[in-house]
Amino acid sequence: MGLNCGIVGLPNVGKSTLFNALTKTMAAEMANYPFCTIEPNKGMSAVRDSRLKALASTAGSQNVVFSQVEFVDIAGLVRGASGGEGLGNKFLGHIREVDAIMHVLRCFEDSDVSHVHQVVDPISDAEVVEMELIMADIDSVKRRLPNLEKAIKSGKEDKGKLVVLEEILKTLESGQPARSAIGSVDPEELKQLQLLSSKPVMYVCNVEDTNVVGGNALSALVSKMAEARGSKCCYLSAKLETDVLSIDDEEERRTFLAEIGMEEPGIDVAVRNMYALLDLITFFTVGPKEARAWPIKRNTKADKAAGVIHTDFEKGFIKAETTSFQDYVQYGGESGCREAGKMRFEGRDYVVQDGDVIHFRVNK
Ligand SMILES: Nc1nc2c(ncn2[C@@H]2O[C@H](COP(=O)(O)OP(=O)(O)OP(=O)(O)O)[C@@H](O)[C@H]2O)c(=O)[nH]1
Ligand SMILES: [Mg+2]
Repeated sequence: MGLNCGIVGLPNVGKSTLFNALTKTMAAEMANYPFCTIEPNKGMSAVRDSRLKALASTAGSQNVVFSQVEFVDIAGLVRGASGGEGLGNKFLGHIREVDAIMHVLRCFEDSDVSHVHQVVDPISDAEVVEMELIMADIDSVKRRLPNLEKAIKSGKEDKGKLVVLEEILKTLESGQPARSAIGSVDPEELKQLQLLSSKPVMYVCNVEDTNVVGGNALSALVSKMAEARGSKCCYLSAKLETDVLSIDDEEERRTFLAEIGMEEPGIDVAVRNMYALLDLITFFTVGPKEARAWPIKRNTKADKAAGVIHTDFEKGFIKAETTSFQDYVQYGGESGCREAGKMRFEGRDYVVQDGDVIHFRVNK
């Protein structure tokens, strides 16, 4: 699954720190000055799913393999980026390539870390970044219009396309992101335009390490704003997440988190939220060697899901022996489910559900 998330925000808000925690690499250079990151860094992050452990212990699997999503650490965006300010167009180009946006907002006070606008104000920061995306989109829609009009005149294109583009332009010019035009425009057509402000977004509030339980006043404001815009929001401390990761011993790490009052690292929650934002669901394969989670787009049919494991599996698909996660655990695995009549034999048109445990029968 080539789906990826771009980490976007103003300079110096903690994007690279978060990226490093997410990908557990210290590859991206961190520094307390704006524009430290110029080339985007890419890395994978595990989507931690507690169901996998339960499946592995039911089947006695030796290993667990989580789904992964790719994160791209993009350099800070500044006011005027759409006009080329601060390496603007280059950054916007990187955002164009991602499927969803993780918008990091600084919600921590720290006089040692400079803020490009001198004040910590996540709502206005969010607006600055979003306005740049909207302006870049206005530009790209306007550039398309003359060609489209020509193509319609010569009968090469349908007039409906122009109506869609004009509707989107109206939305953008009123200061709204293209994604808010979804009610009046076909989502597929919108997607094809690859507009920056049409990508799904989740806000991540980077709060003080003392505010990781419950957030703070600033993250509360962001949460309200996100709700009003129909977007998701979560909070964490990028710095604290880095500290958590520096503890190698799993038990020690859990104790550390428990002392703070956290059940799991904030990045694990954030990654799961991004996974859902990408409209991905999970099916499992379970065997003695490994219990594994596989990401698929919602509404994927069984043969295509098999193809995610191996392209030959799609071609040679015979049937999908399917049980639900709950049944698998409750009836003690595959044979238990079979005896209890909890195993279904699904054909290639079956729409795979989140949590399905599947054993594909294929022609090899
Ligand atoms: N106090 C505090 N400082 C943080 C936190 N997260 C990041 N920082 C500091 O903020 C500075 C900038 O962090 P980076 O992760 O490099 O920021 P960035 O958003 O990637 O910046 P650019 O790449 O320049 O756009 C560094 O000095 C970090 O140590 C945090 O949660 N709390
Ligand atoms: Mg950075």
